[in-house]
Amino acid sequence: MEGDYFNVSAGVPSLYIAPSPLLVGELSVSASGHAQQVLATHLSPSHRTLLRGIPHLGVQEYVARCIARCRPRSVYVSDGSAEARDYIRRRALEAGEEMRLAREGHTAHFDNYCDQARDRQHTRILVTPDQDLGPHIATRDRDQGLAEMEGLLEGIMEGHEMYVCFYTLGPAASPFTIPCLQITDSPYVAHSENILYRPGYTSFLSLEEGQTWLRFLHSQGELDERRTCAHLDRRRVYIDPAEDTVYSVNTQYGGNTIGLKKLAMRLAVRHAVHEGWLTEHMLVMGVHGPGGRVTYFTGAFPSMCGKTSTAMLPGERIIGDDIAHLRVIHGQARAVNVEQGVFGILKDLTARENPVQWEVLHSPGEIIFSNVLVTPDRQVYWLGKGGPEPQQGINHAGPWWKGKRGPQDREIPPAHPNARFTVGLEAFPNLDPRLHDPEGVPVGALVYGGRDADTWVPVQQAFDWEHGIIAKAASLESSRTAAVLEGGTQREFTPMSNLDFLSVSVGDYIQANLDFGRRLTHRPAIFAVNYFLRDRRSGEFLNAMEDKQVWYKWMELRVHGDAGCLTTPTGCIPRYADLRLLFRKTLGKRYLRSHYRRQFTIRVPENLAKIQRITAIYREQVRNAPPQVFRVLEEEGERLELAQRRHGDYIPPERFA
Ligand code: SPV
Ligand code: MN
Repeated sequence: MEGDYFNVSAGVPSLYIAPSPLLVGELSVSASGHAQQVLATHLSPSHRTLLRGIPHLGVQEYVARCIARCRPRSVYVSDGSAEARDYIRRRALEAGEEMRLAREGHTAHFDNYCDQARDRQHTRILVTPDQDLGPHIATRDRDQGLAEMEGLLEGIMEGHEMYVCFYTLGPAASPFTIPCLQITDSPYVAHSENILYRPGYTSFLSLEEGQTWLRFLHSQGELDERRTCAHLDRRRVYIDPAEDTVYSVNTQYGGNTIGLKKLAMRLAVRHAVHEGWLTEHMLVMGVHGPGGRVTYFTGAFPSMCGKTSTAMLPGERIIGDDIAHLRVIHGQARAVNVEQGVFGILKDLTARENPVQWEVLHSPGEIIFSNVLVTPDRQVYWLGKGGPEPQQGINHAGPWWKGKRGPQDREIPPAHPNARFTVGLEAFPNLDPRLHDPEGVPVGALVYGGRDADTWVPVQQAFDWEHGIIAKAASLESSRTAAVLEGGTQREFTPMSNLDFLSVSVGDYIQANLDFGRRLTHRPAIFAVNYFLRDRRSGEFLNAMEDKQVWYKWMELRVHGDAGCLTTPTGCIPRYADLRLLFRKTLGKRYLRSHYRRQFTIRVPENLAKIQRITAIYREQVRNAPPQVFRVLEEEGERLELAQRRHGDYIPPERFA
């Protein structure tokens, strides 16, 4: 056997110790004799030393309980060293969970054909009978959920190796640091987390009793001959805020399994709301302004709506593309990326439109491609990559050839639309040097955007914090994408692009956002953007992909009071002359007044209909909506109606000059 781990399958009966009655529950005084016995039997001496070095006894206790319940064949404790990382990378290949590709360091992984996205249906927040999170949040009774989970976990790792890994959310030794323990039997999941998260063993060495730490227990369960999950009917993701624990079983797709990603987010949202900070589905990036200044933006977008491509705008600086924590430090909003890598979407990623990502994905280095097509020469292909479409290869459906048909006799495309790449941020030449700044970066502005064909203009600034949080962030809607399993493209209510990841009621979450602004001595600006606006008649998109950079350049100027605006009923929009100049300077493009007019015409009926939809949701479905929600939306409606009486339904921007 390779590596420093202790194979317990030889000689030691794996069920020599009865599992503790409940998996949950932490011993705060001393790790029990039971726990010590489990660890002594299942861990190599060096791994036991690693665990014993952690003074917080709950950690040892928890690992022991997981071992006793899941009964792995062997246990590997990773301290995040280069040797441990190598070992896990190698195990992913040996176990057949990844395959080597032609380029050095590149591998491919496949999830089950029916396990290609986040599973909303089976992802549940565990609640006690007195907790009502409202109809937008999927919950399950905690006692019942834990009982079901205990049954599912019983012996689930038999024949598998268990990986015990330590990470942090946010930079180490900072006000943002949250230590996290990931236990998984998937070397692919552990490998992904080694790329995506900061190593955390050292943070655990100074973890004190009473300090927050999050834990994730994942098992892919039994695997089929392709090394994908055999029991998707038993796929469950249960979030237990009471114990800061998430259980994820019988699934492999990263969004369901990579603990520090969307699973941690659901635990962190609750901490944030109770402790006065924010956990957001947001990119963090620096935008260059005049005189060499860099202004930092956070941006919330639903999955597959341009978040990564925004964070990667050529010439600007990326800090993160998915999850940000924001805290008030010295009266200022500061943000960190909780990750240090990207789990990015490949569909439609092209050399022309995404030159930075394209270059990284075509260079040697540690990258995992998931659910792409691997061609016979071990290259990867994704939907919308451009170039000739391959005729055969291996994909999420197994061996694939052009014309292959799948369930319901539908033709199987070469790759899945939610195919992804996993890579560390240090591979990117546009990485901002402040990624690991322990105090985060100062936030100049927050941006909110969804997939909206017919309502919002491409960019507008909210009048103030309250207007921004309510009329933009809390009113966000977006068409559904392939990032979730349900399918379809209907318009969904998605406040702050964060609805899928909430573990508190929508009302409490909106209130926490309003309160956050109140504690700031200098409030960031709030903007709404819409990259997906279509022409009312022809249905064509009104923006080219690259145009969004101009919106960021304009927002950067606005943050510093260096550009004027036109005040419309829904917010402040750019003046034509400013955009014409920015289009020329940024993209070398001519920007016609007729184009400006089509993009920035205020569509009164659509905006009024939206306000009605959102007001109805807050009135009928959100039990504890802050009262300001109704006032701010009503005022916006009144402004729109007034403008409608004066100028009609579709009001060209010049009318507001
Ligand atoms: C998203 O869907 O928003 C992602 C990928 O960032 S997942 O991990 O599935 O959430
Ligand atoms: Mn995301």
